[in-house]
Amino acid sequence: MKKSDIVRTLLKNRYRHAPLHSSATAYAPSNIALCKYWGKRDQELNLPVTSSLSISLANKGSFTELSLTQNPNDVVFVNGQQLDLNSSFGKRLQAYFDLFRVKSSLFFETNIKTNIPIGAGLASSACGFASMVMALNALFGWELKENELSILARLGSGSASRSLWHGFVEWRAGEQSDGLDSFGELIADTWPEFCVGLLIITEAEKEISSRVAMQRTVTTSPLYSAWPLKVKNDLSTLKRAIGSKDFRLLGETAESNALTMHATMLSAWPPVFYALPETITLMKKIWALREQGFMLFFTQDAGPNLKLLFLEKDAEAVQREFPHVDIIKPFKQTSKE
Ligand code: 2P0
Repeated sequence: MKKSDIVRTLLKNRYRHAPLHSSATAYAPSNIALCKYWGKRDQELNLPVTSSLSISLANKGSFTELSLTQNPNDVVFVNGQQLDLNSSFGKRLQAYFDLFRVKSSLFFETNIKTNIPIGAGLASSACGFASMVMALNALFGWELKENELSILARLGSGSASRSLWHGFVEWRAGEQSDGLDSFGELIADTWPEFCVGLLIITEAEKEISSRVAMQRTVTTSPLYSAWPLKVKNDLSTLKRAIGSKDFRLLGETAESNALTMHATMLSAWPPVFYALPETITLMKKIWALREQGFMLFFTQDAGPNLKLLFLEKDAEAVQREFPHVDIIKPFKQTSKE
């Protein structure tokens, strides 16, 4: 099935309606998975093999300003710099806009401002596509429901389906081949003391995109067959931990989930190993602190940077141990931009 079929189905009689406004803006937070999305059952529609669960990063995310342009082509600025539309991201973005071009002469000028490093495993594509979908919804006046916006965001990038909300979000894998049952849903529980610490080792773009790494893992890793069961167990444990505010259970489950995901990558061929020596040093430091009774856990995505998980009462100690940490309080700082 093609992306354009899904867009047509979702927009129904609004498909090919002209935009209602000449410009629109939207903000979406980035998100970090506590139970990871790793592997697709459909590469065209970004349909995942398993469900996943994330925490949104409050005021760390993307702000997208979309306007109609008289230019005979799209123009995209990312943090003030014009994007080369022949770059791989430029092509991906244009193909995405093609889905919504009601006539071939309709072009968009897009200004994306993001306050997280791009392509460094901090889910920049997640907040980028989510904010773009929200801006498109406002520009065209579609008035889509959140689950429908989540599906459209997924067509841009899988993890973007989880970036429509603040707080904990579950992206249900769904079973249908059209993916109309595969979207994010907000988990109602809040946890004001919950903190995420970004430990940025490098802001450099990763050498292997998560898209390529994921597919290589699915097709070559002998460990991948164990992944769906691991996710099933971790998801139900995480939801229980969130419901009962059992931080140790949440931390242990999230860290184990991330390490298992990386184990599947390491056993792919050619192997995918996102860690740098500093990543390992930091992991060992976290494990040593935990031995001393510190309630501190980490998760790692498709890059060398780590994200710490801890409670607010330990924030000062975390800052002392990791002077460069950037602390986010997902339920306390949800201001935009
Ligand atoms: C996640 N990651 O759950 C996992 C964990 C990276 C590691 O989702 O191909 O940019 O656009 O669907 O969403 C990163 O992959 O991939 C990702 P596409 P995406 O956050």
